[in-house]
Amino acid sequence: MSTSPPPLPPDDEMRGIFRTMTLIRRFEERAADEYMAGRIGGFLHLAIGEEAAIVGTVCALRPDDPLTSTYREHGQALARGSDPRAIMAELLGRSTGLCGGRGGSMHLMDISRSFYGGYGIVGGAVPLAVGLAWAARYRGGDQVAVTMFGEGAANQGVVSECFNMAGLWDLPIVFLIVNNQYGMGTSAKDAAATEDFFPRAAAYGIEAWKVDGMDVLAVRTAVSEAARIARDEGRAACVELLTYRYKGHSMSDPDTTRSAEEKDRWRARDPLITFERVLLGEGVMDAEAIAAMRAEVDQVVDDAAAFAEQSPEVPVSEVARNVYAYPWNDDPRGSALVSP
Ligand SMILES: Cc1ncc(C[n+]2csc(CCOP(=O)(O)OP(=O)(O)O)c2C)c(N)n1
Repeated sequence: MSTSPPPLPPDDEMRGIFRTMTLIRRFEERAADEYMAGRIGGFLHLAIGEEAAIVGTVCALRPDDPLTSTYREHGQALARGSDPRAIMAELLGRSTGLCGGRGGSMHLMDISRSFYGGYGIVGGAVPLAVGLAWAARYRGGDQVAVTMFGEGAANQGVVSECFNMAGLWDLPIVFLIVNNQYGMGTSAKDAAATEDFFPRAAAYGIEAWKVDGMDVLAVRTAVSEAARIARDEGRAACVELLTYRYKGHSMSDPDTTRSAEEKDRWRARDPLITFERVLLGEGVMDAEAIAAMRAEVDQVVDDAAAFAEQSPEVPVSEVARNVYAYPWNDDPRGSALVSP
């Protein structure tokens, strides 16, 4: 069998991949600033370090493939093309937000881009994706449902149930285990009986393997193959993406338990830096073009933050709209809950 690497994507796609990874990095750095300034309430989970896993996945999918993620999902929304202004406004709880400011950082969702969201419940979006895969087949479509979840979530019983259903019914679904090696502050080594997680899917007859989740092209190749298996052969696939998050679990985690040496070791493999080297080496972009791209991305992020800060907050009277099945204003029980 040939071991030569697959051909590189077209130059335009390579530039797009780099821009999206840069946008996610800069957007999340700004989100951290907004949080520290007290403009973001609740939790804020950053995926800084995991950009290759996110972008390598999204660029391997069709835009109409339904995608689910976790509470660490700003990158998926950005990569799917949701408006950075609307995402930042959602983080700040503003009425111009992607979900009207009611979901916040953990619950971004953009159905127009087949992004079925962020979820606060660990493992909670995995059965949703099984349903989306089943629905695609039921409707006669050829979409592939894709779900990204952590290695911590892989310890949840519901994930095993999902592997079983997907294996049993040969559903068009790709399970992506984003193994960033920690669940909150707990090392996967202290929480899981096995080092690798993908064999759990294999135990249910699902083709499964592991790749370097810091290498955006390796992720793209693996997810393309997994999506091909799901779309063309009509069966489930699973890929474990080995990666690392540079920040603590959320902004409220001081991240004191992981060693500086370990963090440095992973930062040395930063997906943006390694991919920049590829682009320069292959002559896809030169230093000047990269600087111009960074300046353009900075502007997009500045604009998103300014837009969000200037947007109105969601009025208290509106906070629970869409929570109940009845139209909020017409439901006397609902109104009673917020009336002073
Ligand atoms: C069902 C459930 N149990 C516990 C929690 C609290 N919790 C939030 S995130 C988390 C760790 C999950 O780790 P992992 O799945 O590896 O994802 P990561 O945060 O590393 O991206 C836990 C235990 C929760 N939100 N939901």
